[in-house]
Amino acid sequence: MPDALPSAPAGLLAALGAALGPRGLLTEPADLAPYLTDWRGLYRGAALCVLRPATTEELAAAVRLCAEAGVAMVPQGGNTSMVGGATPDESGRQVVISLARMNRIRDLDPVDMTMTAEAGVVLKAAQDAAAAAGCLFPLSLGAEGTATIGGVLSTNAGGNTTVRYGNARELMLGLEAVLPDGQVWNGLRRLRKDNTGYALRHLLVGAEGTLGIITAAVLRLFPRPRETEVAFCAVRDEDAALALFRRFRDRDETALRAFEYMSGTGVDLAVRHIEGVAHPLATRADHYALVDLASSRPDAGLRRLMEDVLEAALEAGEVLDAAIGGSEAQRAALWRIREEHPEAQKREGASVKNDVSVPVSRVPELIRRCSAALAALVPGSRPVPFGHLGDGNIHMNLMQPEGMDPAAFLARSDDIMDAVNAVVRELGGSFSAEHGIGRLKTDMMEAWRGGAELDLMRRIKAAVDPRGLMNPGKVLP
Ligand code: FAD
Ligand code: 2HG
Ligand code: ZN
Repeated sequence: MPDALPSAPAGLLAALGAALGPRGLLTEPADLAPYLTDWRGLYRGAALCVLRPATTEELAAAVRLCAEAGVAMVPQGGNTSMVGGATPDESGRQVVISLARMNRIRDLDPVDMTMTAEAGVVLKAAQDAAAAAGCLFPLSLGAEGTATIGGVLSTNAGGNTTVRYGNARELMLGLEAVLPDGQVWNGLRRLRKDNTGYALRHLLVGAEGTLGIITAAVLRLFPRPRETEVAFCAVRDEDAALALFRRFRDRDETALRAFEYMSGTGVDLAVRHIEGVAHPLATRADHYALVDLASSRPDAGLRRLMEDVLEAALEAGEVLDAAIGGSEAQRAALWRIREEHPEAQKREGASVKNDVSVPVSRVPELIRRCSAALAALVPGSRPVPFGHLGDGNIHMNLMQPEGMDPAAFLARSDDIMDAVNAVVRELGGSFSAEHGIGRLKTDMMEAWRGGAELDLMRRIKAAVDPRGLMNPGKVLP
């Protein structure tokens, strides 16, 4: 943080304090600190203050005051962004707006199968509220104990269940938001069909806080699963992982809730670094798949389905060994091996993350080609590909060589990301699958989305936020 922060425009802090009350305005450096760094530790910003409104009206008043003073605003939910999206810049002239206190579930309707949740509701709390009403809110990701509804919508988060339920966008029917000038837009409709002009709600989803601040959303609920099965499988290679996915999809697409890929290196790191994570198979392998089946039918016969498909894959030599969770606790333990991948890699040292997607059919080639290119680029480095094979999104991460200075390794980040992106481009993929652009990937936008696409994005930004006060420096180069 700079030693001397610029002072706030005259009267702004007093006006914000009057609008939000003492719990809604933080100005002490120690109180600000947690809001100024990101989960990965890539960025360290500064801020005039942190605002913590409790209601949409309070937030709208605060945004109006900031807009009048020409002060830029950085919306923040759970601050789990992987791309520095929620971190203010180093100028000390921006204001962080945390949605954490706007955490009420306003409504849950088991007939309409909808939940209206405020932006600061933690994803896990939304899942729990749905479950308490006998329903399912299916979005699921490793950060679900911290990430918020506003955050997952603003990044259009994917996670583990995209293969079955889609991304956050597909789970949202309506939105309420505060626009950059402080106007409140109430679009909290709970309709499956609503063709009334431009779909403004979809403009805000995935905008990463650059077009306004989401304050609440109508979310779709689903019938709760009555049967679930989870298997952790050692597979022969990347092709075998894809073949196994196809076997399950072909047998009963409606039963497949998640299909995840892990490398031997990734599983080794989870077992080494995370207390309570144990390898469930007798021997180590270089490639693994995690299969999750779920059905709301009480008599779905998922165990039989799981065993039949695994048996056929074992006979074909695709699966080498498998463990099926026999209880809720065992299923959770198998999932934990996968969910702890980000934390385990963080504990191992520096890693460069590549959140990329390709058509599902190209996943084996993506993993093979990128792993070879990265190992050659940084001798001794360790490729750790893992992720959501079922939807084509692989986290093509690279761990630093053991014993190397982390800073020296991170200095190679651009080369590493370029090497992965070159393969991704050839395979018809995307350089940003589910984490978004944030601050990390803005300089890739020109090369990937330049021309008419980026031009249109800039015109939309200029129309909605003409003074560029909403999360500047994020998404658009
Ligand atoms: P933040 O990090 O606070 O913000 C993210 C972005 O949204 C920022 O640009 C911010 O300005 C903006 N924003 C936040 N709230 C609002 C709002 N109310 N209105 C407007 N803009 C807002 N992501 C996945 O997609 N899939 C995964 O599987 C996944 N797993 C993860 C596992 C771990 C361990 C971690 C640390 C992260 C993971 N992520 C994953 C990334 C991250 O959790 C998601 O991007 C998540 O959606 C961010 O939610 P958040 O509330 O923490 O948002
Ligand atoms: C996951 O799928 C997250 O676990 C994080 O998207 C990925 O750590 C990563 O690279
Ligand atoms: Zn992921």
